Amino acid sequence: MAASDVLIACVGKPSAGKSSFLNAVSDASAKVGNYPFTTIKPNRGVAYVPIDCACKRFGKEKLCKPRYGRCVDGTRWVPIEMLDVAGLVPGASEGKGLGNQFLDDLRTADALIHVVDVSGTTDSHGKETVGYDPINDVEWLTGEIEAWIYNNLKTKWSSTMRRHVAVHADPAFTLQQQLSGYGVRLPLVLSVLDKLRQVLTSPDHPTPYTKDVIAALESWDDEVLRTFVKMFVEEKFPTVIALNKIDLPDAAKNIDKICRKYDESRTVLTSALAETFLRRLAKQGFIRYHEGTDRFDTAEDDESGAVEGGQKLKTMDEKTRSRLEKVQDLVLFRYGTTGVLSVLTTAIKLLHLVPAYPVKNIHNFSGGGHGGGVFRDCLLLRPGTTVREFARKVHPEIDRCYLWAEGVGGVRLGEDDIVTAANNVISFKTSQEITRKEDGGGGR
Ligand SMILES: Nc1nc2c(ncn2[C@@H]2O[C@H](COP(=O)(O)OP(=O)(O)OP(=O)(O)O)[C@@H](O)[C@H]2O)c(=O)[nH]1
Ligand SMILES: [Mg+2]
Repeated sequence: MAASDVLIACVGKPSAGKSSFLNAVSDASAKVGNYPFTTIKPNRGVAYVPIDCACKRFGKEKLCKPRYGRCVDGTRWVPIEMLDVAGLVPGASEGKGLGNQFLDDLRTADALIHVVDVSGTTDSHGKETVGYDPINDVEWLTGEIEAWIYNNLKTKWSSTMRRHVAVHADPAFTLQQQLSGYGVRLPLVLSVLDKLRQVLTSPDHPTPYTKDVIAALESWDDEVLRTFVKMFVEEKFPTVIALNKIDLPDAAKNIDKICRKYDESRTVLTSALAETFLRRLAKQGFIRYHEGTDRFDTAEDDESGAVEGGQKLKTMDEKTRSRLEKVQDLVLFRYGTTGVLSVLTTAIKLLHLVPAYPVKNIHNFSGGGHGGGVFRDCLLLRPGTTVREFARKVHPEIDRCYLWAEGVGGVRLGEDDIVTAANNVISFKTSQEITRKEDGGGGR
């Protein structure tokens, strides 16, 4: 079984800190540099996000043993896959800075993290400068993504329409086929079409369209197509804005300006540099870092008896200690956290993902195979995933010998039932034993 079914991509202009962000939250070690286009080929990594685990609901916290990640007192750290792509510059959709090729790397992302250099020390092309206003960067990126998808659709639009009319195709079906390269499914297209109809036929629209025009693709004019693309991008690529480099001096004044203008629920302040430093110190055994908080323990805390148990921490040299104090002063005391984990949890929330637990035994929640324990596996599913689709994600072979699915209490689940928080612990009955091939984690 794949460790993750969700892909979150870091986007933004060159030198905003995308690769630093990926390194800070995942196991990746992407190249970082203070010059534009350090990244050309996309980097991948696996990050872990905290969710409330099912073991808590059933009072089985002590027995919980995830195959990937960990579960501590009912908080489970679930793997998600991350992607870091090359920097985009204004005009990317027209091919500037190899933009088309770079945009293509994003096609299958479920959500985007728009990394913005809020310090104003890099210009729109990622070159070093002073006093640049980062509000410009927040603005153009979405427009660039819309233009890229619009251009892709528009190039083939007249031939697509000829075929659409000739075969009397369903509009949603034609659009889904045209957008299949973005991993788009029919429910998403239907939902966008629904919104499009509501907005463009509303009496509040300056020149309202009739329902018939919206229903007949061949009668769409440019405004309808552009509005469709705008709504499609909103649904397909929910975006969190990471205002990065908050540790630098000019960040504070720019943050104020941006936060006044943009939706607070989608804007997070980050210092990828500070998080990378804290995690490195933790890995080297100098601190015990409580990720997502402003807290860490040092060797002195252990000696003073403030902390009990765990591995003994090493004593830092003066240089490292003073860097750590700086991170505390500039980031942790001022902003509470480095923000990077918060970006991931915000992205997960925007996607409304449903955690689902395939178990071998629906009565004691064991997973079969080696290692014992309960709730061995957990997948974050996109909303609307059916029981049968879930089975397919658990193991492609289950699909071939699928008999039926059982929920908690032995309740039989239909294969077209939607997996929700209420029925997300499932045991699949098969006509033959499935042998699990451990994939070592990280795959999709
Ligand atoms: N002060 C500070 N510097 C940062 C932070 N994040 C990244 N940087 C620095 O910004 C520069 C660019 O970082 P990268 O992670 O390579 O940026 P990128 O967006 O991947 O750049 P490209 O691959 O060229 O598109 C490097 O010098 C990083 O050390 C941060 O939170 N604070
Ligand atoms: Mg990079």
